Amino acid sequence: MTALPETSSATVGSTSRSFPEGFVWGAATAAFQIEGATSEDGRGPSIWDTLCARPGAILDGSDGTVACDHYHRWESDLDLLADLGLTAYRFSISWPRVLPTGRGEVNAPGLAFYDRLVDGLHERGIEPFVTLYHWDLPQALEDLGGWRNRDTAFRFAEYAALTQHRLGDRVTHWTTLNEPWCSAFLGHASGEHAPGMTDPVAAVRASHHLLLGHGLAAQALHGGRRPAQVGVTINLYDVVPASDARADVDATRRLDGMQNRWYLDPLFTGAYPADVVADLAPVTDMAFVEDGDLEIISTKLDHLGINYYSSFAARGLATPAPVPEGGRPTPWVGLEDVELADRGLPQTHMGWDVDPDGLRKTLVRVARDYDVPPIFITENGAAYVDEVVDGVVDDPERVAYVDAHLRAILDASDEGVDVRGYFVWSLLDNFEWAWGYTRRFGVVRVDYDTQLRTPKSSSRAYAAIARDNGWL
Ligand code: IFM
Repeated sequence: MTALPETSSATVGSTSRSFPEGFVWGAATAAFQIEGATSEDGRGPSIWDTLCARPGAILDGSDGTVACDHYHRWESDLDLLADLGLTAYRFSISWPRVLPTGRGEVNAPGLAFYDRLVDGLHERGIEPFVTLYHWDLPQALEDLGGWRNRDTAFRFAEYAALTQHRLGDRVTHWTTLNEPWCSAFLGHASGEHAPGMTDPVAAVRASHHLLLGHGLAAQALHGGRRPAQVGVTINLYDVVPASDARADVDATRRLDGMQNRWYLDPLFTGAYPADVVADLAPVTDMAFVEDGDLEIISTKLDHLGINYYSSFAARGLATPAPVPEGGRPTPWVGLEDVELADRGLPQTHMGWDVDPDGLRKTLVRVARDYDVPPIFITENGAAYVDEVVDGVVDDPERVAYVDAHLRAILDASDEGVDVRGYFVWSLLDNFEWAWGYTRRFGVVRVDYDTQLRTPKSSSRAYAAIARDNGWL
């Protein structure tokens, strides 16, 4: 491992501020993005293995076969976390590693990997935060209709129960789904994510079954023999109108509806937002919602995970924008006449606007409009182009990004929002889905040729904030 520079060239805030005592400091990853070993020890194929094999689906033509080779390097990766002094690690379990066909016989070596991982975390004094579904549905379940099939929700709850049965003596914090919006709408409407469909009706249907799966799994986890703290992670955005024009204001309502309220309302009020259901009526009815589903979906949670990266400025168009040649349909079903306006904000390598105050606003809004449990920021971070110079990676933009978003959390706390922890995305550079390995989110750089890990200056800056529980 290479020495880090003592300082970074980043400009960050200087005011002394601290987080509440006991604030959880962590880093996050996801199975498919880092593990590799996709056909080792009995793992079954997932929908992401299938999508990666589709020509043109992944920007650099890559796949998850090796990724960060974490399946073999997990011990030294946990050492990285320990070196940073972090006290929590959010990782996901690969469903097809545990249940190669999504149900039935458990794959003992697959589950044993997570057993070792959890033990390894405790040995290092790091609390595991386990996510059960970070997008890698077993392909065998996809073959039966995937999340369009109501049955998948029940299979998910079984998988949750058996995983907790094995790990629940050492894992307290459980997250059912990561960003179900992406699974449903990027997976089935825009087709950017697995299973790569472009069918808006399927997307809405899948979104309901994902939520149903969440509710059933939450109930199963709560009903297990071990005490479980259960939550779900949703990706939220602050949505503002591009102008005061009526079309932009209505576009904002609709985009906020499909992105944020489509999840917050059923989870915390037990109903889908009526205006969004009405907006969707020309596309689909909601016949797939059965009696009692929303009661299950709104099962009381112990924490809410929020992933925040950016905000949107919505512009309403007079006529729907045609899908550009070689482009993708919009993931926001029915919003072909809404576009994201350029506000001239700085952007990350993903092309996402950097807007830390959008995080404050999101947190304040969620706490104001919904009866939510304590919140964890389960992901926040940024992709930037960084490079190794003399064995060192200085990433001042990422340092500034993380610093500003942490300050935004404190601003929200000052307004009364109960935020209990923060997980930087990500511990390692990794497989960024349809972008392959072309986007680097890690606070630790991964050289994909050698698998050498080089902590970036952002890792040190973040570790210092975590150590001091703020800024001294
Ligand atoms: O890499 C992803 C992660 O898997 C889910 N949240 C957003 C990240 C950055 O795109």
